[in-house]
Amino acid sequence: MDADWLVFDQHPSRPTFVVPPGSVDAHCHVFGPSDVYPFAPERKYTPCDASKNQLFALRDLLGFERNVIVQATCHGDDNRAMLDALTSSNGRSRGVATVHRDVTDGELAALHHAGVRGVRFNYVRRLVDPEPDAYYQTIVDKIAPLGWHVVIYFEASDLQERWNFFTSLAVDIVVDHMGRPDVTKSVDGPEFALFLRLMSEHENFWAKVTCPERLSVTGPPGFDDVVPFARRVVDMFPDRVLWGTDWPHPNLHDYMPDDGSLVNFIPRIATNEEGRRKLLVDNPMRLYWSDHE
Ligand code: 0GY
Repeated sequence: MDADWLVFDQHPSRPTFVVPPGSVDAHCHVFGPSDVYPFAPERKYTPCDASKNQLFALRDLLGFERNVIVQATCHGDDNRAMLDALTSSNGRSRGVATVHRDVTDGELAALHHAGVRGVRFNYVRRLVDPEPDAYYQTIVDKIAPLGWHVVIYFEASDLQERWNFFTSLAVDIVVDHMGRPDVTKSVDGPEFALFLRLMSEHENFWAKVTCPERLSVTGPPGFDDVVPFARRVVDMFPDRVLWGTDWPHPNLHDYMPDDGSLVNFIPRIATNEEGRRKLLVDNPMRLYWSDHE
């Protein structure tokens, strides 16, 4: 099956920035292999295969200890490729699943046993057709007793409309890619202020300071326009930020990043050692490996 976006960098560089021991790549995916784990018929894009072994090799090259593997829309709510990766990881990967509203407690218990610790609600219309709030509320009611969190992915321009529902949820909420700010606007402007207010007023909200390559308009090598946004979030909420590669970078059409240079971006947004340790180790361990000794 042909991918309709660029294939990930097959020869990423070893980063010059050395991540702290025990670091977690808290946002990455596995895709396929599609002859074993077919893509969802309703998907809006078709990726290339990106296997668990390629992910684990990248983890080791970049110097990370662990991954959080996030279910992507191209696999719908068929979590098998992600679960297969978790099972093969010797406990070094945890997962975020996509589940149907009718998921049973028994199915959730099996996902938990495999290493899943959250569910993802995707509101980005080029990726999915979002469900009504009641659909997601049913899922939240089912996952809350497990201590799981919700990962939400939305466009910055949709936050106002979704605010009441998001802030009504009584579980931890992790926002993908800082709520996708429009980085051509001011970091001090009203749109990003709304996101910062969400984080300030609701201590159950976390942010992934991820995807400079996706958000940047000025582009590589520096992704300079993303730096003020990510740095602001890290500075204001040092205990509720996560970082990840987003490997294998689905839906990038013009440019495919070198994962090593994405790691080199980290000290530009987390400018001191304590902040980097929280971002890369303490925070993801608290959220995903709270059972770890
Ligand atoms: C990401 C970003 C994207 C895709 C998905 O689930 C997905 O298909 O999240 C995107 O296209 O922005 O985090 O992988």
